[in-house]
Amino acid sequence: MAIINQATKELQVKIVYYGPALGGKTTNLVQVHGNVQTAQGSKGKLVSLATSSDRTLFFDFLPIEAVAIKGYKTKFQLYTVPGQVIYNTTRQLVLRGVDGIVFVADSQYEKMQDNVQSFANLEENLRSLNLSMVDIPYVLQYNKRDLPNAAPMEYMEFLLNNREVQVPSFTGSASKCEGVFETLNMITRMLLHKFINESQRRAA
Ligand SMILES: Nc1nc2c(ncn2[C@@H]2O[C@H](COP(=O)(O)OP(=O)(O)O)[C@@H](O)[C@H]2O)c(=O)[nH]1
Ligand SMILES: [Mg+2]
Repeated sequence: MAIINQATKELQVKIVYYGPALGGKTTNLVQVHGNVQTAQGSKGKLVSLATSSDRTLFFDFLPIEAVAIKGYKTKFQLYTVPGQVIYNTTRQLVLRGVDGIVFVADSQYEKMQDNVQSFANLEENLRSLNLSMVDIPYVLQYNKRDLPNAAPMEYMEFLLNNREVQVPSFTGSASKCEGVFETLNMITRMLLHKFINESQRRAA
């Protein structure tokens, strides 16, 4: 779980945006960077390591600072992974130390197999880190809802959110900043709850 520095009262939380190539992970971070309220917290620079064609090569990284819990300065570190199938070693590296995950699915019908494959790849990579989707809070974002070939929500829920305990899911059009902050707010809230619960349990 998150890195806590009791001396400086700092909480560091790592959130990874995962999903198939071209689903909109980088766009989510670009929108957060462009629209986050600087009055409430400070944001750092968005660092992108991209190829010339704008594809994420290693990761995108955006630090956001906020006072989310009384007395604790909280640093959220947002990362994306490259979605292309061949970059799996990179995805495994970026997942190290992950606290929470946003799975960005592409709503276009023809991308359903990519979505399912990417989700399975996420589970497999977590397993290789001795983690599982049961321990790591995550939310789903069904992105690109603005496109005419978007599959029905129910179908995507059936494919990606069909477990005993369903996780929160959101529709999005990241390129119009729709659903971006709803998604981010939910995962940060889930992580802060987890942090508070764990520290209460430790104190009890
Ligand atoms: N129509 C539409 N295009 C989007 C949306 N989100 C992202 N895109 C576009 O999809 C392409 C891939 O997005 P990107 O964020 O680079 O995907 P990534 O590979 O997951 O990081 C870019 O051309 C984006 O502008 C969306 O909600 N609707
Ligand atoms: Mg990207």
